Amino acid sequence: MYKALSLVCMVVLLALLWVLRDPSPHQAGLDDAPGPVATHQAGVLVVDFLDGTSEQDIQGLAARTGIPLAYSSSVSEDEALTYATVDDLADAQALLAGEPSIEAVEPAVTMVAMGYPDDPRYDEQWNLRMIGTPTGWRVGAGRGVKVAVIDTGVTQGPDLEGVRVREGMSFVPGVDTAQDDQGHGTHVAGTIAQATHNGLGVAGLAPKVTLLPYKVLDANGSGRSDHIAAAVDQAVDDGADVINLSLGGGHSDVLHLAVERAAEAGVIVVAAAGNTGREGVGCPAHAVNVLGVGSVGPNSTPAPYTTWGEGVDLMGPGGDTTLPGGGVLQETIAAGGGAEFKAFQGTSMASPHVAGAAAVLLGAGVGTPARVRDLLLSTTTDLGEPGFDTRTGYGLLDLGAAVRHLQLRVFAPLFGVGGLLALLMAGLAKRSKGAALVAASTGALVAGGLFFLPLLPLEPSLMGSLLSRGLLHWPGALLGHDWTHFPLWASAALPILAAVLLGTGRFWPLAVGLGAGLGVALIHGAVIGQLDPWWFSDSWATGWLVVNGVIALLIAVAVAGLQRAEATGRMEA
Ligand SMILES: [Ca+2]
Ligand SMILES: [Ca+2]
Repeated sequence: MYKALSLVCMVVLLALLWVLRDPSPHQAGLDDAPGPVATHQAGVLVVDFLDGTSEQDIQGLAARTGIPLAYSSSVSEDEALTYATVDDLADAQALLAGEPSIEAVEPAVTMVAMGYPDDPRYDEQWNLRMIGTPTGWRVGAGRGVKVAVIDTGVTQGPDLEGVRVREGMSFVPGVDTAQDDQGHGTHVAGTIAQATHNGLGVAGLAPKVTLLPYKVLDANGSGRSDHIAAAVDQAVDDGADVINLSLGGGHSDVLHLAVERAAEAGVIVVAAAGNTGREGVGCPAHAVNVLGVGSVGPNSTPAPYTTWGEGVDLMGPGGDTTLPGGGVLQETIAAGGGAEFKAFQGTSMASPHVAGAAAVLLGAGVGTPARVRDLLLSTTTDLGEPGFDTRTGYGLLDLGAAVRHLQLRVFAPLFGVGGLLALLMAGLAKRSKGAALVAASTGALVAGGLFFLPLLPLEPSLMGSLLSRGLLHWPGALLGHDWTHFPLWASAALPILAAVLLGTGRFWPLAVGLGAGLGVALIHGAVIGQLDPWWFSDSWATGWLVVNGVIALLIAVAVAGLQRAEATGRMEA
């Protein structure tokens, strides 16, 4: 019986994987904006007559012009609101022009329910759509990830309200706070975490992160290398997960050492490649363990100003203001005080896209910084010469592709293996088909979650981001990404508890599913280094995960065995 069930599960899983296979990056990345409505075409024309215009007058006009006017609805007679289906909207509109009894005439406009995000100027943010940001929002937008912005400071304008921004620190002599007095840092922070879906202004990549602002550049936008190095060290001490450095120029051993130390400490360091338009990437982007980011314009080709050469790891949308609407639009401080939305260009604008994407992936359960880095670089859209090249690195950042990879190559196989293993174990119990199916579904969901949810065009929600990942990653979704590595959660504690409470009752399939699913996820986490439990060094962490994974699996088998013994006993009795 359960051979047939296994087969059915396999077929369903394979079919799902086929349906949800990686689409080409271009399909998912660039949403073409609708063009202007051409009116020399057939369509519905809406004609609003002055209130009180009689049906006779309306039909008289219809007869004269040959436009078949009819009331828009059964209650439209009072308002004298009519419509007509015509062969040429422009011609019909011209025929009715100047008619004294008409208040308004226009082609019918198709309106849709307001989607996500509702920020009114999101339409202008080609840069976010280009890298598949909407998919990123569905996996949680970086909840609990700390992103350091080492820049001119950050001032919280209306469109950063509600975003977690720490007080930060200034390293500029004579400046006490990390407030922005230049505008650059606030714009960069906006790309990372602008308040999103708040009905105001623009959106950001990872609005659930916590921003840590460090002011190292003065009101003129320049600063000293030792101050910047000190800020990098401070960000590491403050627990930053990601550091964005939209600055550079020349070489500094002191800064080089600081960024290498940060990377070694497990922080993802991202830096702008520079805006010289020539070869020769400086510090800190040049450092080996720093992600150096070049810039593309809205046409996905390298911007004319972007610096290239060794040190460019990938490209991000930094804008090209020579093209209409080609800049990167975010909120920043206004010259006369207050805030305004400005379109900037530069590798400074490209870098925070990579920092924000890294935060989203960390928050989505990718786990360790090393894996986030690999994922970012392996899911880019290739540009220029095939493969890695020194002009564009690995190519253009594609957060959408990275999320698809995570869901389809990590969570989907876990879903399948967790489900199958639970099914096989439940089969040992020789109980009902229903019980085996419950165990299989539980195992699949515990191990991989509803992995396909972020690939569907759904509105982002906490529930969605929670359900789209395996149980091990729930604390990350709820409490912030640090909690993914809470050792008691990443252990056999829960399966043991479930076995004790449910193992002998009628909910035993849940205990089997939980043990099998969590066991698979723990061992998988150990093998690929996705989990990094607190308190343990690397090798002990692996040991902890494997031992607990094996215990969880054994518990599932034991529960099934108990059930079988009980069933056999009952039969003999
Ligand atoms: Ca907004
Ligand atoms: Ca290339």
